[in-house]
Amino acid sequence: MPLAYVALGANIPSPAGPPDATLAAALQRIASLGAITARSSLYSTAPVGFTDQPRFLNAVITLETGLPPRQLLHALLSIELLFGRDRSVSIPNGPRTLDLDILLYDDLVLTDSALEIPHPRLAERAFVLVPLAEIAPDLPIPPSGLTAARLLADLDSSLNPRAALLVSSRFWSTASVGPSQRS
Ligand code: PH2
Ligand code: MG
Ligand code: MG
Repeated sequence: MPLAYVALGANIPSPAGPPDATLAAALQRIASLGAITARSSLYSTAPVGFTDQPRFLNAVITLETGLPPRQLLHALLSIELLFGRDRSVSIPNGPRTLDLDILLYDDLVLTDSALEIPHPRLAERAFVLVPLAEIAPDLPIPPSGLTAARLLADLDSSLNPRAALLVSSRFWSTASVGPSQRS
């Protein structure tokens, strides 16, 4: 069964509540698309791109799924909509109730207008690399083949110490996603 790495992010309340409640509820929805086999901790992260907005909460999970990449993308976009994601008012890189991005899908390299895998900005983003390196430090990332831990170390020297801070959330730590989860 293919293994996808999915990034979760939120920085404004959704109909499910504050960002940590949204991410926990979204996790349960994502579990219906396959089996969640790992989930990172939750991190409070400095906004990247458009900085005049609240800090984000971010995490990364692994999903074993029978859905091919484009179908997985569409299923994730539908879950974003369930949590109030409104693309009509979006400032590029601006506030969002829920953002679900496919980071990796096995060792697939895919470039089309709707979907790029690996995620094109993965290696520049502490809010992705910190949770990714937590659950998969030795994972080689195409096209360079460098590991998540190595990419994070390369980024580290230029990193603001508050770029990604571990947070504890009872919503996230108690969200139950079925029997197949290992971490
Ligand atoms: N997502 C963005 C733009 N900037 N910054 C942080 N910290 N976390 C995000 O998830 C994020 C962002 C576009 O998707
Ligand atoms: Mg995104
Ligand atoms: Mg997105």
